[in-house]
Amino acid sequence: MPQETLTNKTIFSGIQPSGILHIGNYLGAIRQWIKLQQDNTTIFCIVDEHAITVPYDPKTLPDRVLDVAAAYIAAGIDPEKSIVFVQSNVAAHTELAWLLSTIAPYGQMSRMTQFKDKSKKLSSKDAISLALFSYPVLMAADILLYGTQVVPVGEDQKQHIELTRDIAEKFNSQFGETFILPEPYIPTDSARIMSLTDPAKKMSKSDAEKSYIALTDAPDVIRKKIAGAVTDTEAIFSFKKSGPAVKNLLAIYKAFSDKTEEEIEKQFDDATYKDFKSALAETVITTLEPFQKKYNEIRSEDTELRLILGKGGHRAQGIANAKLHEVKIKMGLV
Ligand code: ATP
Ligand code: LTN
Repeated sequence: MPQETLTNKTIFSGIQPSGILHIGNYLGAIRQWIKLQQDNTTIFCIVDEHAITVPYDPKTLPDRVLDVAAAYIAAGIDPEKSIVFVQSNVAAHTELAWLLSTIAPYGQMSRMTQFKDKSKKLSSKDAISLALFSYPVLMAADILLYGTQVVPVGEDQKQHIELTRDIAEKFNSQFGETFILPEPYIPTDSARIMSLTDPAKKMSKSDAEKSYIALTDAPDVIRKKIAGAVTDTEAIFSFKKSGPAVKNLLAIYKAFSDKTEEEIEKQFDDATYKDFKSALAETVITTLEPFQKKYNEIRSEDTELRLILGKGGHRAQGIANAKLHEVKIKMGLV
């Protein structure tokens, strides 16, 4: 779906509390959510049950969940307008995932690229959990429980949304019309911000720290990470002709500066990598400053955050349980 203005749609998206959110999560997903929240019904989830499909630390997970919740709100998600909640607080997600797994096509599931990428990082076949394999079915359940029409995500999630549509279509034809088929909503720019240390890989919060810029990184850390970002052999600043590393840095500069490509190319016509990188670092630092201030305020109010998530969970349960009941009747389970 192109970047058109949407109104009166039901919108659902989620992020895993698997680490500190980075600028890729912001530019690829959260920035769109904030715009969409004005004229649509919006539901934003913290998908903790997805985060436990790979090795994780149960002691720090509760804090990571609150970090993501604070980041949503600091970035501009208004919990009065949008439902903000934690996936594991609504049991219907895992129950529907099981029911949908009975019709999920094994062949198509085996072709999921995120599963292949994440499995490669694990030490052996037995370190790969069954849950990592069935992860996309839980994501389908997240989306389908709420009558979602549009799912704003980064490019990497497109394949999972196609699978969700296929599962919904199969369910509807086998058991009768039940689910709406969701559409992905992917930004035209910055749908895939690449790693600072390897421009062939997407920026990811579960990779090494120097490969991503966290939304909470201090100014000096941002300067250091950008100064250390890999570049290409020739210092050309062109959205078409630069190599992949510089194209990625230019895309980040464009997204944060709101300048046009022509303006940026002109600005850095004769620049060195050092000039460009320091301008990029200062732009990122200035843009993140108000977010960081708000984030620190909200994150220190643990009680208030928990209250927001409790209310959101309650609202989500109402919608999700009704849909689950309908599904169980159609499947002959009640
Ligand atoms: P992990 O490394 O744990 O897989 P992640 O950094 O890939 O995490 P997710 O929680 O999987 O982040 O993704 C949250 C949202 O951010 C999704 O909509 C995803 O498409 C988007 N996203 C993630 N990485 C990028 C990126 N590099 N560029 C643009 N969007 C991204
Ligand atoms: N799989 C997604 C996170 C996710 C999600 C969702 C996104 C889980 N459930 C529902 C949109 C809608 C990811 O890895 N980024």
